[in-house]
This record gives sequence, structure tokens and C-alpha cells, in this order.
Amino acid sequence: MSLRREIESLEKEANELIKNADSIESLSSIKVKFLGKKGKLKSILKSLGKLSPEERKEIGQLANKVKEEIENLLRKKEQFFREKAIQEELKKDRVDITLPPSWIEVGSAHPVVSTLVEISQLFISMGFSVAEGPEVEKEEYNFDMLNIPKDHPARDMQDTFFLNNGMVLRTHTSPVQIRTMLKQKPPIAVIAPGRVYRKDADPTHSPMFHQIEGLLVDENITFRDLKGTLKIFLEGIFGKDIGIRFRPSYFPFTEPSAEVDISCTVCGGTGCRVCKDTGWLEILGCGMVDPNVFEAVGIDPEKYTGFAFGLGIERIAMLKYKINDIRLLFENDMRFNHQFKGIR
Ligand code: FA5
Repeated sequence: MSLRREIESLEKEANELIKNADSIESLSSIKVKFLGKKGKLKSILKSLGKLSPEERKEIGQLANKVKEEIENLLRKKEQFFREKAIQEELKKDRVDITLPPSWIEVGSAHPVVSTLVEISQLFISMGFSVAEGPEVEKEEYNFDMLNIPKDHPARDMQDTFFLNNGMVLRTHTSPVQIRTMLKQKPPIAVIAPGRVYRKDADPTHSPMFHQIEGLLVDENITFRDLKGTLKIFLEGIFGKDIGIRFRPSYFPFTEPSAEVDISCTVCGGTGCRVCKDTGWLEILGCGMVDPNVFEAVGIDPEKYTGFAFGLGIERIAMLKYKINDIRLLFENDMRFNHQFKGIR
């Protein structure tokens, strides 16, 4: 067969193969077969040397033309496959804008946390700063230095989780008073929010609950300052119409001492299981810092006086959100928790 015929049939064959190719991979093998180093066209070009100069020119030009043509066809077909793949991909990934969106659940604060933050902010706005102490506490700070000696019946007042080596799970936030006064000299105005633990469990008592301790020490602090501060705080949380009652009480670390009740917001004062049918609910203990406590921490009780209070956050959250069982706050039943979405 003449070289010209050979080239022409090669062109036809390549055309046919490219037309019927069904993938980019098959195009690659066609490319190798015709245009590769050991390809058909190369071997024809190698034999050009045997031709006369005129024929060489003519056949050379034809071979180059066919080479360009095959390259062109391959490029076009490859482009076709690439576009097809993109179209298929787009079809697969098509977004159906008529579908309803999948909502992202936005979390919100637990009522205990939001109450704790709200109370803390109220005291911070009155000039108190925030102090912290550990939940695993020295018995000495939890009891002894708060004027509760080892054989004092007051140790039974709070049923304690005793640990080894003279440590306890703190039964109240009052040991933070000791820690603060050991570190800092008057004037002192701190609050200490945190978890506390007692062997207690019923609709208004939980074995783990939260308190906020308050401590203010300076010259000439009186019970009036204590009453005024707590009044501002309670009216700030519950509004001006809330009923507030100070009852004389006893705490070893304060003298005189009082407990504060507020009118039950769950039943409006008519009596329910939360207020044990009294119309009132005890939310905090307070009093003037006992001189023995000042002496234990090295503050002169002749020069300084102060007040302290400790309030139960869960009780306040229950009254604020009208929750009739403290245990609901810790069971993590989402039907309960969802009711507080949107609170701060
Ligand atoms: C004390 O814990 C004292 N440390 C408070 C205090 C501080 C008095 C400073 C004077 C000066 P009491 O045991 O009463 O006091 O507890 C304070 C508050 O914690 C109670 O008024 C109540 O609101 C809350 N509380 C007590 N026990 C529980 C419990 N088991 N579950 C939920 N809240 C409780």
C-alpha cells in the first residue's frame, strides 16, 4: 500500500475509533496507538527518508495534517466527556429548594444557671466581686473556722458527705468566707456561687444544689445594711410586690442570725407542696459575722463588723419559674428542659 493510502486509512480508522470511544480512558489508548512514540503515525514518518524530496514534502505535509486532525478530534471528544461528567455531577447534587430546612437546635441556659447568673449580676451591680472555693473542702474551713467545733451539735444540722484525710464535700459555700478573709483584709464585698452537697432528698431538698454566699466586711456595718442589701436583691429578682420575712434563727458563724422567707410564688401564698402549705418558702440564711470567725482569720472584731448570707439557687429558680419539685431540675427530662428555651 502506498504511504498516502496508509495515512488515509489510518486517518479513517482513528476517526472511527474516536467517534465510538466511550470514556476518557479509551481516548488515551487511542492517542497512544496513533500519536505515541511507538504509534502508527510515527512509524510512517520514520520511513519518509526513503522517499524522493518531492514525495517526502507531500507525504510529510499529509502526515502532519492527519496528526493535527487526530489531536483535534481527541481534544474535542475529551472536552465532551469532561462536560458530560460535570453535568452528571450537577444533576446528582441538585439542591431541591422546595425541601423544608433541617433546623439546628440552639441550646439555652439551664434555669439554675440562668438564675445563678442573674443573681450574681445583681450583686456585682451593687459592687460585690466574685470569689471561688473548692467543692472538696477542708473540714477545718467548712466547720471549725466557722465556729462549728468537732463536738458541736451544729455539725449534725447539715448531714455531711465526709471524705478521707479531714476533707468533706462542702455542705455550704460559707468556707469561701474563710478563704477570702485569710487572703484579703477589709473592706471586703464578695459573693461566692457554687455547688454544695448534703444527704438530703425530697421535693425541696436535693443532695447536690447551688448556693451563693455573700460576705461584706468593713467598719460600721450593721444589720440594717444586711436587710437593705437583701431587700434590693429580692425585689430585683421577684419584683417590688414580693413578700419578704426575716425570722430569727441560729448559725454558729453569725450572731445575730436570721432566715429569710419569701411569699410562695408557686401558689401565691395560699399553700402548696412547695411551701409545705405555709405560704412561705425559706430561701436564705444570714446574719452578722460572729466575732469568733473574725478571730479565726485574724481580723480585728473590735474594729470591723460584717454581714454574711447564703442563699439556695434552686429554691429561687423554683419560685421564679413556678417549679413544684426540685428534682425536676436535675433529671434532664428534655420535655421539662425545653420549656425554658429562650430564658437568658
Ligand atoms: C447555710 O447553708 C448557711 N451556710 C447560710 C448562711 C451563710 C447563713 C452565711 C448565715 C451566713 P442553710 O443550711 O439554711 O444555711 O442553707 C441555706 C439555703 O440553702 C436554704 O435557705 C435553702 O434555700 C437552701 N438549701 C438548703 N438545703 C438545701 C437542699 N438540700 N436542697 C436545695 N436547697 C437547699
